[in-house]
Amino acid sequence: MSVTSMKIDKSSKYLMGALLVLPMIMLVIGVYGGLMQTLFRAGIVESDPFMGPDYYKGLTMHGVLNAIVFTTFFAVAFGNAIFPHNLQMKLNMRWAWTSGILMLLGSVMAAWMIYAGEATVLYTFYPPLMAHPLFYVGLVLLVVGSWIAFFNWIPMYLRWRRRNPGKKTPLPVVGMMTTFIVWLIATMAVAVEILFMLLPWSLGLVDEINVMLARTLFWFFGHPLVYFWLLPAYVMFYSYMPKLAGGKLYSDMAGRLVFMLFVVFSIPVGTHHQYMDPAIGAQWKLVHGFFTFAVALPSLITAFTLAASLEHAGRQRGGKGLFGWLFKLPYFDRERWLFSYLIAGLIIFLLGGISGIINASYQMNTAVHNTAWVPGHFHLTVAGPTLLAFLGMSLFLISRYFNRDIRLKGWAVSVPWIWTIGVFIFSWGMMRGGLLGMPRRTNTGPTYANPDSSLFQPEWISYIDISVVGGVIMTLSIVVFAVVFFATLFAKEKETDPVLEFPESEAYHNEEVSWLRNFKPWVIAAIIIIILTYTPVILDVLDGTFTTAPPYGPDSPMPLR
Ligand code: HAS
Repeated sequence: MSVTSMKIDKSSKYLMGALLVLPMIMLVIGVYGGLMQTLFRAGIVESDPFMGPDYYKGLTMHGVLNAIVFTTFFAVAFGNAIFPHNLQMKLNMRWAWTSGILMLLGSVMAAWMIYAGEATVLYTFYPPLMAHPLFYVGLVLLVVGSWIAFFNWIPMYLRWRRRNPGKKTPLPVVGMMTTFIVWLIATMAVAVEILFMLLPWSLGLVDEINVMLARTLFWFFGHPLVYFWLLPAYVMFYSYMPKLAGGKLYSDMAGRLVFMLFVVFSIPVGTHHQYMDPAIGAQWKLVHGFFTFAVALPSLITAFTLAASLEHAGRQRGGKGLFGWLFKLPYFDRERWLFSYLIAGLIIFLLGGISGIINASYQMNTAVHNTAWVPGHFHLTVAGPTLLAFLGMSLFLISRYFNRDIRLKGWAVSVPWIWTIGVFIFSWGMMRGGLLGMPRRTNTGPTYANPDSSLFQPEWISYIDISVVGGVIMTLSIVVFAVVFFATLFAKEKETDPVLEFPESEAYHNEEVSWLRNFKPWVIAAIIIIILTYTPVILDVLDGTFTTAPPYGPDSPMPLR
């Protein structure tokens, strides 16, 4: 891998500012919403000073802003940095701005509808809960904006390959191409769901909706969505972490193989979210279960490759013996502050990944599905490696594009560790409670956590309280991060010209593998497997004998019309 640097012009600087700063503000609002969820569930508050007493309104805001808006903006911003930097080509700024503006417009529309109480449908927007049409239009604009960003990078990638025959595509570019290939295929299903089902229904053009079909299309999108969140973090783990640790990437081939495996296996797994749903045959659920274990494979390869890379780095730094290298890594080094975000995320992911394997196992899923275990799992994944890598890289990019030194480096290093403590405590409370049957997406405050209620469940109380403690610590971490981020953004500009240079790792084993050079066979394999695994599922759903549903709101058991 070659180390390159890129001069930053004014238009790219302001685009990066828009793509990183506004979503950062939305993230902070979303995190506040998350804190409120824990307080609601414990019965500590009965109303949110900003969002009112509606628990589900706050939960929708939390999920949409943190899991959908922040992540999509970050992935586009990161791609807008990686492609011109690694390919040494200019980004078409007209299209880049068009994409950013559409995403912004869409996010504001969706957030506004949630705030107005017109879209209390949670981040999965399952019918028969119905939102205002502008919420769905907002989501469409966000997705179309991200597609435009990707379509802006594809010609750069193709041109680079034509000009550099026989050369390996830089690994970060392979990673970001993978991220957006998965995203493009996945979002097609949700586009069908929104454009042909939810929007006409919400506009009143049709009266009823096929709930099972909508859920199935959603989960066609919903599981690859989690890899859309994870893969930019994998780009950082493979491309930057070994160098930050003081070593090399153990195997370049492993990185490339992992990305290609994600292209093939990210999508044909969606019904593992629907194991408990009717209408889909158990045999197809089994097939999707099988592919779910297949998609864990690239993460297992990642675990071993990164562990080997870290061991190499630790030994370079003087680590001796079987485990001595572990203690030589720069966990708290202010000058390598980005390392702390990446390693803390990986440590969290050890437990997040294992809990995913538990979810994927059909029998165990019957015990954990729809319990608080599931948010426990996903805070160890999307709010673990993904969030920490995205926060660290947002700070890195803002300092480079705005030509500032990182301020409060000691505080910056503390953020991922405070978060790690908080998220472990939070997820422990949620998962243990979940194993005792504590439900997810339920305001336990007035009911199960209330000694005066006939529904009171005393055995859940300590776990609800533990998750409050975790939630408060997580919020503290984000407050510290926000201080560092904005202190850096508003610091004095450096005298030198702004340049972008990533801490790119060299490979310890730089294998030449021709079958990992081209996406085409992997995309074709993905499409064939998708057709084979999803056709019978969709046919089952369409054959179902259950009736379609009218729209409902969150406040009444009566249909809206
Ligand atoms: Fe998941 C539900 C299965 C990964 C996110 N998942 C969710 C939901 C979310 C989510 C948001 O099968 C809830 C959706 C909803 O609202 O209903 N998940 C899996 C499996 C994996 C997995 C098998 N999930 C993720 C990732 C996410 C994410 C990644 C976000 C980024 N998940 C499920 C299932 C459900 C589910 C069911 C449905 C549950 C239900 O019933 O509702 C796998 O991809 C995980 C593989 C990962 C590993 C870990 C590898 C470890 C690594 C770390 C190495 C560490 C090192 C550091 C080297 C096998 C790479 C060493 C340390 C030193 C100090 C040196």
